[in-house]
Amino acid sequence: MRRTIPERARRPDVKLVILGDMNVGKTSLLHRYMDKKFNNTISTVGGAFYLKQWGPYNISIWDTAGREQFHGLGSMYCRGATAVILTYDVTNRQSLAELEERFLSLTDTANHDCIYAVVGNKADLTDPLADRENYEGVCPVHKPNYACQLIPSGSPTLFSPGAEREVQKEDAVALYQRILRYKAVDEHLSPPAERMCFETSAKTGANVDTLFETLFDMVLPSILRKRSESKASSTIDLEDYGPVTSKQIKGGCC
Ligand SMILES: Nc1nc2c(ncn2[C@@H]2O[C@H](COP(=O)(O)OP(=O)(O)OP(=O)(O)O)[C@@H](O)[C@H]2O)c(=O)[nH]1
Ligand SMILES: [Mg+2]
Repeated sequence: MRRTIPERARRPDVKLVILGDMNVGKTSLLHRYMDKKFNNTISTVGGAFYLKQWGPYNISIWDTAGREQFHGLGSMYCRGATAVILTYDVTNRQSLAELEERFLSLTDTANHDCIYAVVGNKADLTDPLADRENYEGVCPVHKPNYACQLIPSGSPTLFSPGAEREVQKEDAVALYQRILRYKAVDEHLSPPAERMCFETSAKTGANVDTLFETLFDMVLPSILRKRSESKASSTIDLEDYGPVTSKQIKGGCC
């Protein structure tokens, strides 16, 4: 006799977690991806959960709070995670350091084959061509209303970024390589650092879809493996087990 336990509708197949210091833009990245908007945010309390349908699969995405007072919850959110996005702010060097000092150990509860992405957000602040919304004039070196921030100094061909970049892409790549060492993962068997380090802007949307969708594609093998394992384990052959004895019900050591 075979009994198959029915699957619950919209049950997440895998879990993706976004970690990083407060104010780096974790919630904004998720809003940008899920709602295609850059909304005003308030600092996250605890965590928040989103469900994304990706083809026939359901991916749960957990937004976490970067504030120190919620730090203890981080490893709980990471439990069983298939992908973790470690987020920093490209204009804040300390936010990159915090990933290693404070957040990396929280991922000890993630799956052993968890995928890691290192994401530098707020790239628009360092890119003079990115801040389209804030520029209201006409740039003499570009088309009207092109995204430029001119220095109002009588030098009309100069334009400047909104903030100074404090983290270079190579710093993120170096962190990714240290993460692989911390996880004792063979670098040659892992996705290359160049593929797993992103710079994004939740404000303009730059690279945001690419980030999430690259990860979704990368977790597909885990989903397929998990589905086939759960199919095998949800099919119980009662005849294989025979009648249940009182000893089996009670368990115990003697
Ligand atoms: N310029 C710019 N500002 C951003 C970007 N992403 C987020 N912000 C701003 O940064 C601030 C913090 O954004 P949140 O998304 O709330 O940051 P968080 O990482 O979720 O912060 P916690 O929930 O406290 O951990 C807000 O004022 C956002 O508007 C971005 O890509 N560019
Ligand atoms: Mg938040």
